Amino acid sequence: MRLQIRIGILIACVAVLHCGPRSGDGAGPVRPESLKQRNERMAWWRDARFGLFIHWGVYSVPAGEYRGRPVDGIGEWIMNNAHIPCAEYRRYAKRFNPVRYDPDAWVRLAKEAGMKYIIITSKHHDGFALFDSKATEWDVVDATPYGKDLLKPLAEACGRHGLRLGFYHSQAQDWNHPGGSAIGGHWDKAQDGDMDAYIRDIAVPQVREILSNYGPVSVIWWDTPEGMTKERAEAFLPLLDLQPGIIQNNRLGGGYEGDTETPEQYVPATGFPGRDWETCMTMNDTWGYKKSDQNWKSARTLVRQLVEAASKGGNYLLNVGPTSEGLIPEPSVERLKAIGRWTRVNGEAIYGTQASPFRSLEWGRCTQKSVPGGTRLYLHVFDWPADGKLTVSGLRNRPKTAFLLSDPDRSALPVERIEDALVVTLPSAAPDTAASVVVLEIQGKPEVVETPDMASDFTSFTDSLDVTIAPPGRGFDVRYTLDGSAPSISSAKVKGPVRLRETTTVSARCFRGGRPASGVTRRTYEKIAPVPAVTRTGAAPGLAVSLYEGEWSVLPDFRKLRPLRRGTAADFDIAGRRTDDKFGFVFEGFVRVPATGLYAFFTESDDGSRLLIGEKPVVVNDGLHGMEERRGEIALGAGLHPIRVEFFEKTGEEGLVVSWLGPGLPKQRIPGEALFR
Ligand code: H79
Repeated sequence: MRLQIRIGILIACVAVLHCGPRSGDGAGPVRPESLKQRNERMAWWRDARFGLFIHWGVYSVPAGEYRGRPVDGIGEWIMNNAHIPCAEYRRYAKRFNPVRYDPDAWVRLAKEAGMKYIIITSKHHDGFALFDSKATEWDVVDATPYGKDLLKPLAEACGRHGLRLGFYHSQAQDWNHPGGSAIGGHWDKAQDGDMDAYIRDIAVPQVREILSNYGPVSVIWWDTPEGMTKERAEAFLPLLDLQPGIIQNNRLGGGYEGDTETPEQYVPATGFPGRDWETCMTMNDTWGYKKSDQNWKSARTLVRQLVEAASKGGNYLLNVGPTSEGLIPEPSVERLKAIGRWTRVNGEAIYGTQASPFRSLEWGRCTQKSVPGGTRLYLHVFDWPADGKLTVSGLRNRPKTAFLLSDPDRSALPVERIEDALVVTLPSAAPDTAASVVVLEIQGKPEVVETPDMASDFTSFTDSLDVTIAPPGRGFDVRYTLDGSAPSISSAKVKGPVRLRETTTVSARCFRGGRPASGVTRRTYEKIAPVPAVTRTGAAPGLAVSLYEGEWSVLPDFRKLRPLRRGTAADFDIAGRRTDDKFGFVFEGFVRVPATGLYAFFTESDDGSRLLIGEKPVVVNDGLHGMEERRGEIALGAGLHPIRVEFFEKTGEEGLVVSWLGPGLPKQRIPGEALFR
């Protein structure tokens, strides 16, 4: 994994810390702007909620294969992942001939799916421009048999069909122009050069072109912030004046936070409170076309991701990777059409909505909209209740009406108050297996009492466990039961941590004025038998360590490989052991557990790692990634336990930290004193 990713994470963290209205200094706006102006500028985007991402370029020719062999990783990275020399990569352009490109059909398909905007790669990290660039010959007009600008007809089609258009433009990486490989890797002399010169001579002129020659451009989607200094970023900012009202994401770098957060390939747990955000997501595992990748998400998963993003106040930018002929792969077309069947019925519950007023709902998600005198809650039911009763817990408002969005007559569904909850009676069959939307209109703004918080260090235990239960706010009593039943006014009141000694289901609920005020938080904590310690006489301090060489993207089966070297190590520290790429370590020995109880183990590694106690994998932290921590739990008896940590590094930076925590033991690196061989 590479340094730039860490820098990227750092920048992302700084960007999050900087949230709030745009300030006047370098970390904030392009131009000073009032909150009202900002809201006006962002309004269409906030309403849109759903867009199409298009990753298209010369990488669709190799389509994931180089010299007859599949290349690991995402398709648009093939040049970098396989270290294809520039001259050789450029030859793929001779076979980039999208004669079947039908931009009108693409835009109609996006519209049919319910999308409101399209973001297309004007240029990805391979530097290939999909437009007629005067700054280079490495573009569709000069380098391909097709010879025509691809963006212009798409821009026109967007105009005809009323969709907004934006450009993804890789401003900081360009593996086919000198100076563009300063941060993305470097494997060919032709890439030598100065990044500042690259930005001045290629990147800035190209951004000027795409913001000048294609009519209205609503979004500029920078990628990636790594390597971008404040000065480099500032070279682009004046160009934004070419498109008044343009929205830019947070990946320009140089300390500029941009308008939108851009979680890639996930929907963030709680959204980004106070910030606009957009999840970008692939339908399979690649952005650029890769013919071997058939790992498609179901249409139902995609619909639910759209709902999930909207329920947290964010947008969903769903990707397609067209072929070199200019076709959107059929599995993508099918899914877009299926999503369209859903949005045609349920779009009202997505567009122009606000995030859910509920922290969580057992059966699905919620979005909301203000209406005169009240609020429309859109209840997206994922798990249709078997008893036909949809319970919306902790909701204090009076109900006005309820109906199914799929019901053309909008016939009223019965709604009743049962204690803290509004309960909607539903027909027996779910109208849609992806998500069925029940509209519940209430008076006023939603007033929700959340269920109590329940916290403990572990989810299982060996002797006893303390569970802390807290109300979600002031003015509530919290009562609990330990038999799985819903707490009533006669249940025990929470006065301090609840100590468990057996496997127990803890249920807690808020009360106010002698009545239930919230739904129930319910968790089961399991008592488990600790793994007994092993006996081992004459154990020496330290660990056995083996070094392996090889290029992996996931942990190999080291037991089948021959180590290059074997030796001993005082602990799991790899600093100074190896600094190049493509290697792996296996540490083996025993860990002395000071007291019987539940232990959490952690590995933080770059790239993948795994920790086993005995034969049991406790921490699985596999795959290519930057420093990333994973946790696992196990119950252990006091004494020695076999421990094994496997680790590999493919490229760039490496790191491994192995930690634990247990009874009376705060989280810390496993010290050498606890390790034996
Ligand atoms: O355009 C898509 C990606 O190509 C781009 N962003 C989305 C929208 C992107 N550029 N950089 N990154 C994402 C982050 C870097 C990922 C990497 Fe890797 C991990 C680079 C090296 C290791 C992925 C895995 C690419 C090559 C191997």
